Amino acid sequence: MHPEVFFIGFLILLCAGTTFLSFKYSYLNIIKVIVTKLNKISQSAGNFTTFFIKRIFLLLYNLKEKGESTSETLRDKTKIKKISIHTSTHLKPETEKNFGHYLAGLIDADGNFSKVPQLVIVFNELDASLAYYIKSRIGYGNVYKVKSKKAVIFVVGKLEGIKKILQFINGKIRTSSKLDQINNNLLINPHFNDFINFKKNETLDLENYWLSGFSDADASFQIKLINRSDKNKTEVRLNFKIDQKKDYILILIKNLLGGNIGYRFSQDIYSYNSSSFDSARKVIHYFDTYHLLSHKYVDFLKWRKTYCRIMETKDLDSLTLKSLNKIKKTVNSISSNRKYSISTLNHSKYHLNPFWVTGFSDGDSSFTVKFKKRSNFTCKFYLFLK
Ligand SMILES: [Ca+2]
Repeated sequence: MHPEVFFIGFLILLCAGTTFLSFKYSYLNIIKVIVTKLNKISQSAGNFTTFFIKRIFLLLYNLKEKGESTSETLRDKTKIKKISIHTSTHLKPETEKNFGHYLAGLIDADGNFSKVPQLVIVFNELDASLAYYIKSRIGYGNVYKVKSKKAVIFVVGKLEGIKKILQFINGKIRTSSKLDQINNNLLINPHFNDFINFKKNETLDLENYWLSGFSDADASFQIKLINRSDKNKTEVRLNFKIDQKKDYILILIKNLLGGNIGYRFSQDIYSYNSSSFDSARKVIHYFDTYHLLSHKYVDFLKWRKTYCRIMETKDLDSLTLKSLNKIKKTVNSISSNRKYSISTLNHSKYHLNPFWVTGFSDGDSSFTVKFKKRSNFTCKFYLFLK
């Protein structure tokens, strides 16, 4: 079917659904069906119309997700459950199994196996000591500085070293892309015959170091202070964030920590956000158990401290806000995500490229859908500039 025809069909379907069926069920079910169809369509076609349809789908999907999460403020203190203000001594994963899960998470996020054969893991330049730690645990490889990228890379080229890594991560990696690299670039080589049964971890169990390794590479901790002039108050939000090209890992993480998954059309990226204080508490519980090993551990401690401050503060006075603002500025100021940031899209000054408009809108605009009655709703697009 031609995408445009499908798109019109989709709108009719949506309107029909809200008119004839009970709103509660039709809305959610339609989104569910649409999101499933969307994935199939976007796999078989790749043009702009398909992307546009995908955008509409995900907008509705995100809307549903956002409806489920709540934005909390200090006045909702009953929602902020108590955690211990004390943190345990920082520990590294001792056993081979624990280290294997950590390494698998790190490789899933920022590692690459090539045909040479070679493994390269990229680190933020601030995490050179982590790169050397990985080298010492594996017993092979070298660490190099990449000046132009503010990064260091850990490179293993020796067969014995790669085999040692495969031993560590067998049954522990989770992304299909890394499994494909291992199958296509390594296991076709007779040197790796011992690993012919190499598997990825298909379980839903995240109670191990995997997410800690994955987060050291791809996650960030954010503290947001939002001034709500309409309500004359400041909201504090704690957000644990991971961006990925595919959403299946994020769904797994969401199942463990709560939160929501959004989609950034401009970059074709899925974004996990912990969003609520309840999720933040789960994030804290996870990283209290499975310690981060990169510079993000310090970010986490400040983020955690902010949670405790909010938990203990009776009212958000100017002094507390001032100090929260101070912490906020130092958290995630050196996010490793930025080392991959691509410069803004190249476009003509006078002819607006639709992709640019979408990207711009992602930053500064919002879509709203207001439901008045079961079958009556209005859609609005807002854009604010200073
Ligand atoms: Ca990555």
